[in-house]
Amino acid sequence: MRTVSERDLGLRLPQERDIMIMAHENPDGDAVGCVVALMLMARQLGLSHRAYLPGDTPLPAEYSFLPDLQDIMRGGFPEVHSATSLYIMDSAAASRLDVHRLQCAGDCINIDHHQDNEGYGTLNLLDPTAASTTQILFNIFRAGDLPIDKAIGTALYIGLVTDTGRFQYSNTTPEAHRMAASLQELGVDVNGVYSQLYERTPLPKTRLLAVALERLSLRLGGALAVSSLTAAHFTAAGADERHTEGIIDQLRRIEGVRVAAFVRERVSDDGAQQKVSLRSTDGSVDVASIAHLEGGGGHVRAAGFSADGDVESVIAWIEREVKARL
Ligand SMILES: [Mn+2]
Repeated sequence: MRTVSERDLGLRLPQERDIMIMAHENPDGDAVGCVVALMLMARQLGLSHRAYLPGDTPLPAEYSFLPDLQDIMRGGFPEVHSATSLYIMDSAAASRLDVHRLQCAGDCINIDHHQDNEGYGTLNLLDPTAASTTQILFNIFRAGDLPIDKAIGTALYIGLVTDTGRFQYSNTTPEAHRMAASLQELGVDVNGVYSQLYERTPLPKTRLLAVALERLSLRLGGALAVSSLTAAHFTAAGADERHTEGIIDQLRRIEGVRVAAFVRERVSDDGAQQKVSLRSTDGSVDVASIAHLEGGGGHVRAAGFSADGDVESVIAWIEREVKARL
């Protein structure tokens, strides 16, 4: 695997002829933050660039205050020419991207902090100690002496604040706080970002949370908290996948819970599929090892996968796998 440093990329970026900026499907704050920050930087540097996020589901509404989201292409993987460098961020597995056409591209630069990143890039900058991928991007910009304005800083900060759970998760390092301090000094409005992200909850999201809590069950003597939502629940709440964010954290917080599992049904032309999020509260159960069995991925404490079958059989399978690891 060929690796590069922050400095390598910081010096390389201004020299690029054409770049394609992308992150994983169902983008979270870190993925959106990375894409917007690099897009704004590319614009500032006068680089030929495009930005892309896989899928058609609307971006989470809480990030809608970020500038120029309309410039991010959506849908199927766009045409990439051999002179184009791909910057793929916050994406552990190439399989989570529709990147079967990567071969026809120029360099594929894989920038990520997931510990299970496959190193699928032709160049890889992987730092599992980084709290967010925007932290790596921040270090790249600084190493290349590339000026970070308020808008770029705000996009970087969003990745940091969401991936650290507002500076509460175990990945909240002194470095993460130092980055936040630097960004605040660059003009990032910390309280303004907080209001945008956390004080504008859409009603369908609250309704969906209410149903998920109603359907909560504790198993394995209270060590496993499980909830599930069917397609009908989403319809009744007027909600979609975006509105599930944060539900797993409510399950994880319950006293005595060591593993939380949240299952939701997705119906397509191919039938029903269950999308599963897993969390380990203390890291004693490696939930990534469970997700890997079903072709998913993630970290020791946070992982996810998709499975065929009905909700109950998927939950029964999760229960068996968690029990074997307690
Ligand atoms: Mn991330």
